[in-house]
Amino acid sequence: MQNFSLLQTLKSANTILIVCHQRPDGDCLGAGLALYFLAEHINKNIDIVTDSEIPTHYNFMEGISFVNNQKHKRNAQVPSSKIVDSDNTSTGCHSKRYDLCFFIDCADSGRAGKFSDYAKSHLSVNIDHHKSNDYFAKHNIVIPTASSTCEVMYDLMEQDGIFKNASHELHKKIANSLLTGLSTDTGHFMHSSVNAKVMQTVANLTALGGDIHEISNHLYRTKPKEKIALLGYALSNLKFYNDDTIAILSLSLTDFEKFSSSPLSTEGFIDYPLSISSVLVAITITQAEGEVYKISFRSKGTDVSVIASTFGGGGHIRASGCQIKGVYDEVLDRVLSTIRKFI
Ligand SMILES: [Mn+2]
Repeated sequence: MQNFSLLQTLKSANTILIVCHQRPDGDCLGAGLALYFLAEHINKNIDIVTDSEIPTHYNFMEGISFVNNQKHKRNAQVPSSKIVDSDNTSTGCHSKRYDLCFFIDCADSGRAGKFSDYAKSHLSVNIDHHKSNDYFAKHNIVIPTASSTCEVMYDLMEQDGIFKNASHELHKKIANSLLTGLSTDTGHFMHSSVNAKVMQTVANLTALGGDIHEISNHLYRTKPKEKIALLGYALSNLKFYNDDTIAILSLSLTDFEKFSSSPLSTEGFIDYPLSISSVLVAITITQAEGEVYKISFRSKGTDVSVIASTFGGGGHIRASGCQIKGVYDEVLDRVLSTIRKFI
């Protein structure tokens, strides 16, 4: 990180793309928007995208309407000679539209979905904190010990003196964006990743004008009643295995329809089974389409990133995810037989 200057990198480009991962969360949106505000402040042409719908509970975030509202993609004036991939040949990919592409909170380029091609851009920067990160970009700022990509983004900005030199208005916008991701990626400061540095970062961002109380109200006290109805239904069907050490919460597309919800509504559900005293690993299995299921794992210590990677996924020791194809009963059996080897 010492050799990388965020500010100098931004200054070297005219047209910049920020890519947040698919199924965006508070961390990628918060870090992405903070970077957006900085780039905007120094008068860069900048777009911010994610290959997904944005969950409506992030609508409160300042600047959220900029996400997926590409203004500069057709206007980018990039000298074609500058656009080469690692083999020094023309990429022929969409990255021609931008001369600098950031990937935010993406453990691999696949997390960027339809924007993954941009990783081949001559100047791509991967800013992340997943230990499974495969260093897919030209510059890789990956800090696995960081609680969140927002913490990494804070350190990069701090190192460049952004918080000494810019205006209070910019500080406040950046602070609220970064606090959002710090809060969501740490389970509102309850995960094992929370340490003195995290709390010091929160303190610094609060001093810069961030309002953790307002952010917390937006994040945790504004749920639509359909979501709580869906949660009630999901919890009433919770299944336990291995002497109640494993809890599995499952939801199908039919369930989402019945409660006028979508898989996007399930964010945070997994914390409820994990809050049960006997449970060591909590799992959600949600139907994404026909025979495709999205699996999320949370644990109190078991390394669930290993379990997710068995199925081609990844993540952190205590929080990971993957996708499995098959009919529900098969998917459940595969998940259970794998996890029983580790618990
Ligand atoms: Mn993150």
